[in-house]
This record gives sequence, C-alpha cells and structure tokens, in this order.
Amino acid sequence: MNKLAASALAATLILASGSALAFHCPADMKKIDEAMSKNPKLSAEQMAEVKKYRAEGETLHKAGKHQASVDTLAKAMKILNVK
Ligand SMILES: [Cu+2]
Repeated sequence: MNKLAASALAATLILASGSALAFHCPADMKKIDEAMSKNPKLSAEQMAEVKKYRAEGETLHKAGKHQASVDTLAKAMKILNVK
C-alpha cells in the first residue's frame, strides 16, 4: 500500500469512528426519551437529574463533543436503568 492510500484509509477510519459516535448520542437520547415516557419510578430529584443530563448531552452533541455527550447521556441512562 502506498503512502497516499494508507493516509486515505486512516482518514476514513477516523471519520467512520467519529460518525459512529455522532450516531450514538441520538440513539441514547431516544432511549432516555422512551424510558421517560413510560413514567419511570424515580424521585423528583432523579427526574431533574435525568432531564439535566439529557439536555446537557444534546447540547454537547450539537457542539460536536460526542464523547462528552455519550458520557453525559450514560449518567441519565444509569439513573433510568436503561442500556
Ligand atoms: Cu453526538
């Protein structure tokens, strides 16, 4: 493989992993929304936390900070006990 092909491949891999992550956030947000629509048995405090993380996750996602978004949404999902 020549140098150009190698770097093109590397760029494709980076792009692919980035977009896989970019796709991760909306999927997590959807899971959170679905869990919330089912009236989960949470305290008012937990509800507020889930909503906060959900909003933060969306903001981070829109800012292109997908890893931070996934991490933040994971906290909401943990409270909701969804995976
Ligand atoms: Cu994202």
